[in-house]
Amino acid sequence: MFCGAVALCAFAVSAPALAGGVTAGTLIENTAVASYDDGAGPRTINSNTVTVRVDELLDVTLTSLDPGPINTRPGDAVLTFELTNQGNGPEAFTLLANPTVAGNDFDVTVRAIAIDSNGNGIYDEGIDEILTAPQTTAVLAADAVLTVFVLVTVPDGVTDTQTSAVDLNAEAVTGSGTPGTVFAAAGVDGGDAIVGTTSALATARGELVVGVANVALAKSVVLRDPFGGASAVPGTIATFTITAQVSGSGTINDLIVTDAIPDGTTYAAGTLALDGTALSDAADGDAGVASDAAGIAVDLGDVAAQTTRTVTFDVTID
Ligand SMILES: [Ca+2]
Ligand SMILES: [Ca+2]
Ligand SMILES: [Ca+2]
Repeated sequence: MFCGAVALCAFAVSAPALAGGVTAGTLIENTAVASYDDGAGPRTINSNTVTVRVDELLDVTLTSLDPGPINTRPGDAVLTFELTNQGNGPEAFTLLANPTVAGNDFDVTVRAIAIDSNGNGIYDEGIDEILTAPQTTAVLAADAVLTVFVLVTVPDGVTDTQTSAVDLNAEAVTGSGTPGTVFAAAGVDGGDAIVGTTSALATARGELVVGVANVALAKSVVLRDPFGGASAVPGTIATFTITAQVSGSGTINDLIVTDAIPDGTTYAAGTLALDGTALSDAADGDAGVASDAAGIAVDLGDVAAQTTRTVTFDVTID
């Protein structure tokens, strides 16, 4: 440290650079030095040392970590947030989730607020800690970042494309208020805790959008009688067409189309087809199985919305 003639030299305790500035409780000491020559040689004198203890700033931020609205359907969903202790001292924060946001098409039920205990960014049931009321985080070091999950349930009866928002609020346990509000002796080492620019309050919004797929099943028949016409007489071949149309958004899982062979008719072996491609009658590697006794079944698996699959088969009128 360079101290020139009649220079001021500051001696500060080193402290990490924080979003909230120098760590609360840090002692900043300052001593002035004067150097001069009185004719008998150079001399140096020090002033008394002034010591200032850094008070604790209370600041917090919250952000949604979801890349966009969570695509959901009735049942459980998880919203993900990040809380940062922007203050310069250790502080805990009380969390409150509000599912009743103006403009919601529907309101979810908040089941719980959880902490990402294993730090993998994903809610793990039975591993990540569920906070009990009042839902308060552990004491977080200055600049510490915490991933928080809001566990919600989407009600039955919601329809495709409906949206809902949930606000998560965080408040410093020591207190909040207008920036500059002082909580005397409530900070580190008995120093004051002072509300920072965030008011020691934060809110972030998570959003959900309903993606519900629906299946519409339609069946039609075309007749070809033995005389080249379209009459239903013994020997007429009836071609049934079943269309499964998936609308909305999202995906339908494990979609299986089945149909019985009507009384008075016989399945025409080898006529089962999916989207115009033949399927074997046997239970084998393809999606279809058919017999006169058991009827037809076609396993379409998972089908995305805005998709139509068409199953056809023939019977002969006995
Ligand atoms: Ca504190
Ligand atoms: Ca986790
Ligand atoms: Ca087959």
